[in-house]
Amino acid sequence: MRTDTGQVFRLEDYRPSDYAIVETDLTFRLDPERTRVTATLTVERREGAAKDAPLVLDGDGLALDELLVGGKPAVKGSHEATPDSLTIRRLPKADRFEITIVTIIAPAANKALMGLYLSNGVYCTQCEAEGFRRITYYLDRPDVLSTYRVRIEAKEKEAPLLLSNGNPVENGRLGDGWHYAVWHDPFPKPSYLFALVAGDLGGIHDAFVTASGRKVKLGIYVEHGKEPLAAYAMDALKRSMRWDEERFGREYDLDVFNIVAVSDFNMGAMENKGLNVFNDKYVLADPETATDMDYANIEAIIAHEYFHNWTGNRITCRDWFQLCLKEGLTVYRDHEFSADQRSRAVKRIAEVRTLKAHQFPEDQGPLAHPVRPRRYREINNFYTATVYEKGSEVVRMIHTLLGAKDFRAGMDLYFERHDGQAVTIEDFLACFEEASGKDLSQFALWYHQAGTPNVTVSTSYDARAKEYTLEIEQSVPPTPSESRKRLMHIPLAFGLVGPNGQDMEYDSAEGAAVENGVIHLRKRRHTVLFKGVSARPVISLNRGFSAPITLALEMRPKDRLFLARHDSDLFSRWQALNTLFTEALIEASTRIRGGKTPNFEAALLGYPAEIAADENLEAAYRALALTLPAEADIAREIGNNIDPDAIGAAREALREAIAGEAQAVFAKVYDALQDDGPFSPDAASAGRRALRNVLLEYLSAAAQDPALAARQFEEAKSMTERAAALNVLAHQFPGSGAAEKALAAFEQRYHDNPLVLDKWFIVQATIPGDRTVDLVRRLMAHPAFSITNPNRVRSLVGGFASSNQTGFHRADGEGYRLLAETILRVEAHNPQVAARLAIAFRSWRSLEKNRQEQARAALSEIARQPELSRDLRDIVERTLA
Ligand code: B3K
Ligand code: ZN
Repeated sequence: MRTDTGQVFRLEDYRPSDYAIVETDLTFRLDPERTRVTATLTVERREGAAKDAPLVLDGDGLALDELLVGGKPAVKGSHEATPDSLTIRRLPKADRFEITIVTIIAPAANKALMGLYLSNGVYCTQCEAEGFRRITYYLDRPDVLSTYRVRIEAKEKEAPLLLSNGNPVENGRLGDGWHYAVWHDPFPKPSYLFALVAGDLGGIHDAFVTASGRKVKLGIYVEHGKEPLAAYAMDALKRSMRWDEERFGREYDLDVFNIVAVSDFNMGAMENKGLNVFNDKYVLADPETATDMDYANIEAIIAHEYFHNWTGNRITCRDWFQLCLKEGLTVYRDHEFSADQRSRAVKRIAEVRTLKAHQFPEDQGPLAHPVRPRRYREINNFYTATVYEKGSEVVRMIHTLLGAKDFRAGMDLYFERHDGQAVTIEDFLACFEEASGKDLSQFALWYHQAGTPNVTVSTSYDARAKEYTLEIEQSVPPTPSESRKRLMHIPLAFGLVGPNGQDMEYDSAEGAAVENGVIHLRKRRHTVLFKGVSARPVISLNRGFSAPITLALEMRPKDRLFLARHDSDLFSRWQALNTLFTEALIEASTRIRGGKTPNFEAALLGYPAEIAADENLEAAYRALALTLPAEADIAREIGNNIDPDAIGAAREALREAIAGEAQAVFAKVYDALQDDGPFSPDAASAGRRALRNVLLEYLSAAAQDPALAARQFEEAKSMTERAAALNVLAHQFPGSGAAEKALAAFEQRYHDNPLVLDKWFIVQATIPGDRTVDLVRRLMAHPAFSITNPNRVRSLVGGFASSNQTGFHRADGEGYRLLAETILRVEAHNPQVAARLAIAFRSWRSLEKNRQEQARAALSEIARQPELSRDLRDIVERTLA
């Protein structure tokens, strides 16, 4: 394990390396305990580098076995090798020379899942961000681009399949049961995109003909017997390839594109050139084992990794500070893909819910950082919601600012100008400035400044003058190490909704640039005056969530309900209703804390039945509209002195109140949604199942009876129906015979399918209330649980900490202690996953006092450990600071 040295990396310290590695030739002789890696690097001294500059290569836990410099064995004193670096001082005079490095590594012992490791007997690699240096000494940084030739040797029986990046060149037998394959990747790439897979896997094969007529062989490799479960992923891949051609003019560039699914993986997937490696959770699907959400995730992640081929691989990052250059942009691209494949409005609502659930708390807590950070201690801790999700929102805003045509021109310019390079956010923005002639200098603050801007708005209407006025003020709250903030350029899409529900015309607008339905805020305060407004409008602001801000807009509940019914922007309809629910829930939780019973407005309670039955709305939209804000959403809106128990009680009370009011209508719609046809994962069918499942929650709450959920569980024809029913049984009727029976049946049915058992773990981990912490402890001893498998840990313990507000925040601190203990257990072999789990503590200061103390104690216990990885130390110290 790399222990923390306290070193901080800074953006301003960037300088190019003295040497380039133009060609990389690797030979792997695979063995679980002793894999021999021979790396022959063609090195070039860069222009301007001193003749006597040493070559300093990165390593991580390596031991040097052999070294040749310029073809000759290196002599003593000419170099120095430590586990984390190889420094060669005596180098050939020529500007171009070869060095050969031999290292011996042990994939079977690698439980950190970075570098070369074994997952279920399959050799695989994960190199981003800095895993390549666990394989061989190298200039392991994204601005060193090299072509790779890779030879893999293995025992044919153990590893009949040998894959690496690029195109296959050659393969054959070696004798003694060994065989080999050679791969060549002609596209220069940084080491983080290197990949190797070797093992005994099954595969499905297909082909794709690109727009210009090139034929590409496609392969997806999975455990034997699971081949049929990869069909949906293959379909998603082909749709992604076509979409990128049509929407962005981007074609695929190699002869083959392979995907491998493995069961031990630190994240979702990895975009290695021509050889994507996936967490099997995001490849395998059939109706029996995958929910509609799983299908949607597979589609999105297959697309995301594929889209990286241009945004990330062909054009990569100069340094890791520029991570959003590839991640934010690629998330934007996968969001657009899913919007085109499914329903744009529904997709947008889902995106905003995710952004608010994950990025807003990050931006508002101790781990806040700009989309492009300026410093880090451990880069793996910066694969965050801010870099990914807010990074995507920033690209979306560029699209809003420029319009579709200029946005595309800017992207085209970026691809043309920077293909084959490692670049920066400045390079990216310059392309849009040039293509559009617009000045993006103030806008660029979205990349540089952390924190969610607050926008406060008040409105007035003068009926005699027919004038409507908006008083708008922006502020950006201070965040760690950034106390003073500059004013942002915030694009607010809007509409003035008239009494008939349609957008109203107006003669003119003054006080801010107002163009194409967007108000551009650039100053602290704007008074925007609309003239010629014939009746008092209701303002619909930040339509489509055009800017990732928090909006404080005083509005009568009646007007909000009007927007929820009539706004022409579906996202804003959802937002209006969601705000009404949130306000009602905050008030209810305050009353509960004060010992009073909550009461809710009749108008609000009446509306859900109307939506449920509104056939003009897509079922998926209705499902989202009827979903109450999660407990964590309510807590985030309250902001401080949080009592999770009161919030949980408030949410339950509102659900019951709505259910009581709408029971008859909900029951009718629920019955009508019963699907008797064959299963299809398409968006419309998934939407109907989603609506039916939301209604099941309400109906079960109204009846106070598990019978309906038990019936759905019994009769379910897909995992979507079965898992939702199980959830209602376990969460609304914990400990009941019906719940116990369903949990046992589920376990029995899927006992040999770990991915499905993850659903069983998470359902139990998220049972509200005090007792769940003990249940989680018991489940950690279940034979299917494994502390070294990230999916198991994330489902059971991660699910508990991040999605069980009343369980995790148990008042006596037991939930915090369980998390801290687990983090330390995981830390011993996998620092990256441990650090990720620790993020669940990030909002501890917003809790009420007693819980704050308990959380602080648990965090301090971790911090007190003498030896911590820099991954975990970094998160814990920033969280406590
Ligand atoms: N680029 C990878 C993430 C790597 C994470 C390293 N800690 C997957 C993705 O975003 O597509
Ligand atoms: Zn990505």
